Amino acid sequence: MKWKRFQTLVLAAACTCGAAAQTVLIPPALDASQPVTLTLQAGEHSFDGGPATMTLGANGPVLGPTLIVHRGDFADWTVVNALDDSTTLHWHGMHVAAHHDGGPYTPIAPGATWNPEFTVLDPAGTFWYHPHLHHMTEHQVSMGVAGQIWVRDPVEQALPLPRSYGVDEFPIVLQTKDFDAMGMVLAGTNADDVPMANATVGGTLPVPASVVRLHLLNGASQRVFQLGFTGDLPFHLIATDGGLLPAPVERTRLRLAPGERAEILLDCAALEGTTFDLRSFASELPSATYGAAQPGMGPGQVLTGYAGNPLNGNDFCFMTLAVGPAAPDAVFSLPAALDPAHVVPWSTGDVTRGFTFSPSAMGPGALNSPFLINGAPFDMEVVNFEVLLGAVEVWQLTNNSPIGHPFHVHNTPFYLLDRNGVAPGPEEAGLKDVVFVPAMQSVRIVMQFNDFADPVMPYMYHCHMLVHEDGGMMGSFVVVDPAAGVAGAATADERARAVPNPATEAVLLRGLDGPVRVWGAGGVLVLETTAERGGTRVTCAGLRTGIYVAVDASGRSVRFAVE
Ligand SMILES: [Cu+2]
Repeated sequence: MKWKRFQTLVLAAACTCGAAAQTVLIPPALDASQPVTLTLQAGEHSFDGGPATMTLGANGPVLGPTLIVHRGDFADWTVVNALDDSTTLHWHGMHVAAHHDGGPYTPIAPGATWNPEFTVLDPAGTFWYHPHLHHMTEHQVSMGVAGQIWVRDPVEQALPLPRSYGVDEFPIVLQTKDFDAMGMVLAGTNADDVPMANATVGGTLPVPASVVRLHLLNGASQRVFQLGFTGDLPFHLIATDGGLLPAPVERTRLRLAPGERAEILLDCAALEGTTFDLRSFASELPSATYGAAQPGMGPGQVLTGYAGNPLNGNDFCFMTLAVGPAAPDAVFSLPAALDPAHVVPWSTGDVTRGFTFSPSAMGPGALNSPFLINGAPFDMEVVNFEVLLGAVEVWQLTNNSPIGHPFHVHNTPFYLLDRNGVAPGPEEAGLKDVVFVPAMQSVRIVMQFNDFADPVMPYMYHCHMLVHEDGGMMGSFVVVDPAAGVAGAATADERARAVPNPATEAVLLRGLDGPVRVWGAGGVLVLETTAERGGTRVTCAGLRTGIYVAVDASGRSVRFAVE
């Protein structure tokens, strides 16, 4: 049995929001141009105004502050892990070096502090932070750790856009969660039947009778949202994951898959005194989408716990907007153009890679089985491929599975080239870092890897349905610098060499002295030995395919590949 209190609210939410007197929680904003400390901590939070339940958050019991930063700022952000478990914190969508990216290879032990440092290179946009520890991501996000990052830049600042935090510009984290009979958040289930905005169930958001700017994030573990407003109120999409669109796109619906963001403008100037709801029109979602009546291609494909969840295939409400008076200095007009630079600059790439999604089991259990990318589950000890620094790459994403997957790439945003060979609509023509690939369809994306060559520390690509990601629908890649020699043909010190390179059975490391340590993907120490005159022989038996770096006591290094 579900917790009765939540069940009542869900039923209320299915028809109208705002019955409860709760105001939608607005996380505090932090000026992240200054040093910022994010302390990940346990706490208690009431999602629906009733008794509190155990949660996790950053600098508070749930969610985390909105970090506001400018392009070109140095991000001096410190993460303190005050949780009982290890964690990581990933700057989702931001273009940072792999060591500072917060992926699964940079865990933060309980009680430890992590000091990423990077310059903000991204254009104005809505990014977010969330844990990314392998097998624990879904649990820690569901328990509440998530926050938005807003990047500002001169292009954005020259536009007449609302930017009064919590007054006419709002972070909106949309999630659905599952609660047990005691009101505890349950992770990893398919019974997420409580919708919420900013960890508030059935809340009201006071907005002014002027132009209102919402930074929408789908922070749900699995569910795809078909967003819209009561009465099909039109809105203007101005930015997607990686930044501003070339021009506003007027819509009454917006599909937002897990991990995706959208900035929208709502013209509320003539709506003073009215209320309307932000809803997911889930009845419009096609089958084979998590959130539709059928999660698979047909009624024979079932997902444990999914049937009976009232949100599936039914329209529901996240929050009610209540329009009050406008401030005198409010924004009353919509911009005609945004950032003309954000159009796809490439029609082809130097390299094309294929990524095929498939279930690990066929038949009626397919949807419950782990999903694979190119036939393999994620392996922490394998780097799946290398990208050459500077390369423009086309990634062909082919979904041969009976459910749609939102595919996310770390390191750099991408553009969509096409969906099933057809150019994307204007709402997907800008910079993205998550793309929804419907069942049995294909998408091509294109991007350039311009910075941050590092043969050891990988970047991730994965499904952003967190249950799929934790289940192994993920892979990793490293960016290597051709000028430094592909896969270690040259080294930082010309006296050091690896022969043969790449190696299959054994490799001879020349030019190293004294104790030698060999590091694998993610900075994992794989062996220690002592250099010998004439070369140090390392057998490849027991070494996975991938890139390794051997470093001697004086810091001289040699890079080699094992095939
Ligand atoms: Cu998936």
